[in-house]
Amino acid sequence: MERTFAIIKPDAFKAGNAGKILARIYEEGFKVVGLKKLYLSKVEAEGFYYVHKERPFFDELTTFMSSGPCVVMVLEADNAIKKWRDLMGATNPDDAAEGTLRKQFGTFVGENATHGSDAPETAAFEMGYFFAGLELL
Ligand code: ABT
Ligand code: MG
Repeated sequence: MERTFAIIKPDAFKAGNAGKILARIYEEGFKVVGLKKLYLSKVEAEGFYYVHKERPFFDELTTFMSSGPCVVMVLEADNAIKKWRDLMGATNPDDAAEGTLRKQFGTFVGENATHGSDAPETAAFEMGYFFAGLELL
């Protein structure tokens, strides 16, 4: 079993799609190990996306991520990192395949409904950024 870190981003939460996304997560066979609603500050969003701090879209990205509540989760499954990224679909909702979450719920590349860790090292950092060990029992 593997764990990954996921977010229902502010665009999807604001649109009332958190329940539908969570239902899909269960349907696809993930175990929800951790879950909480948060309203990130700009500084907290910047810390989360620090790998992108030199990118031209960093300010826009972190302003969006702190624009409203989101839901942060730890998901467990066989091959969870790839399984969750496959379910989300491509970063740009316009390129995402039919049946993926970003196709269904994403707005545009900068507001794409969900986040998922891209590797074991980033999953470990991201889970630790939002959850203490005793929240993941
Ligand atoms: P995340 O799950 O949010 O990390 O997206 P993903 O890993 O699929 O894509 P990356 B490259 O990590 O994008 C991070 C966020 O930055 C947004 N973005 C990305 C832009 O706004 N413009 C761009 O040109 C690129 C490459 C998309 C991601 N988040 N949102 N929201
Ligand atoms: Mg990413």
